[in-house]
Amino acid sequence: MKYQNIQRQDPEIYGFLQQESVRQKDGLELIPSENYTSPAVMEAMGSILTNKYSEGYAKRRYYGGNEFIDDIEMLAIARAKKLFGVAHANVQPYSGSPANLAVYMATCQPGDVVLGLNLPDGGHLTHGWKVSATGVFYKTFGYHVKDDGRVDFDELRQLARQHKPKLIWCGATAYVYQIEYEQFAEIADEVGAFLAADIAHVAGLIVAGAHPTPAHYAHIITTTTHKTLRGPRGGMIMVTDKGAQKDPLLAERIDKAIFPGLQGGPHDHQTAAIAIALQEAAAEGFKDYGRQIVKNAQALAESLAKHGLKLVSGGTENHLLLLDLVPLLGPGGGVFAQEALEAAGMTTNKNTIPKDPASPFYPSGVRLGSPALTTRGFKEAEMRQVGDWIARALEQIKSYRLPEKKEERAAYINKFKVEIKNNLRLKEIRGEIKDLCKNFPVPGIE
Ligand code: DSN
Repeated sequence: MKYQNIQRQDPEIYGFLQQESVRQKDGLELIPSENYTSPAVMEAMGSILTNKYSEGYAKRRYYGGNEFIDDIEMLAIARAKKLFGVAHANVQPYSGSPANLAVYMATCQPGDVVLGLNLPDGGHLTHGWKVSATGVFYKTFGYHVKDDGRVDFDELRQLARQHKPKLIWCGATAYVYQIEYEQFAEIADEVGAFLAADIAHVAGLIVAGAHPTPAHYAHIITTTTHKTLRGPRGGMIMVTDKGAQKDPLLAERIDKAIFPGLQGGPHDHQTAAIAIALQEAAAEGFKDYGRQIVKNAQALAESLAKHGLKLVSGGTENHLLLLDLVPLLGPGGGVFAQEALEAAGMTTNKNTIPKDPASPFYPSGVRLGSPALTTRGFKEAEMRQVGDWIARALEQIKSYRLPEKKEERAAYINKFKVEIKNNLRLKEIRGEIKDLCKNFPVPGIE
């Protein structure tokens, strides 16, 4: 039996764990940044390695007893370097956000100019958004996407020439095209900026050969390890050969920015789990996994389009789709779609669409992705079925509209939630999904 010690010692937490297990098992995980790790990765995360302090780097620690921790960290680094074809890897970032902040520390002084994709256009908080530390401590400018959702490279070039940034970010959290690394590199090189590629969303696709690699174009690559890469929650920073040529001290600056700059002791259980995930990603079968993610996302896109639903760019080149809900629900309808899909057993997240007519808090889209369902073994046929379910669920809510008056919104949404909770059609879909899920187990859940 799983979690028996927790059950004995802390029944409250055990109860929540059980409920979350059922939620993960009986529903469809469609958030594109989520995935299911292997049992081996989970074992490492729950291992005795969590007991150790190891501030510093291998062979240069501030604490004793790190002989085996050094071996683990060096193995993780060697695997990361080989897998991504890079000169240097730091596997200590606790997650993606500290990894990205470390890149600023390593390449900029506070107040220096940095360019990143605007958050509502599909960027990330840490690419310079105003409320993030990156936007507070650095002078950041956001570039945008055009109506078709593709980065506006004319605008980026103009911003780069005008503001002479130290650092340019490429990479996104809601972008349906393959990232155009070559075009970013051309602009960064023209103005002498460091180019950092945040590959958190597509790292697994890159490894599988299902998405281009930035290794020849960027100077620095950051990633989380828990999205398409399918490892534990964690982060990595890599310096490419191009980066090492631009600045021979870059690797050292990155390491110093992580420790002692931003973090204390690394999470050694996480490092071991990252090493295991990297070994899994290097195995031949992972290539099939990565390619299937893209095929599955495209099958879902086709199914949704067949039902008359609008997608940003009409489809996807990667693992992620953006449903534009304006034709169905008007501006700001993402919240209704997310809640209705959840009631029907499908977990998604409301998201802005390019040139969103509403706001980031009440966005007009929903973000969908295929990595987790692909891990469960879904193929194109099941993804088409998921598209049918999404269309049926959205049909139930097409008369709802976000009130224009802000003060009316909370009450309207609460009433909506009660209504969809009692919606028999959504309950019916939930039951059908639960039935299908019985044939597609979630790793780590009996
Ligand atoms: N939370 C991540 C995502 O969902 O894309 C970004 O940090």
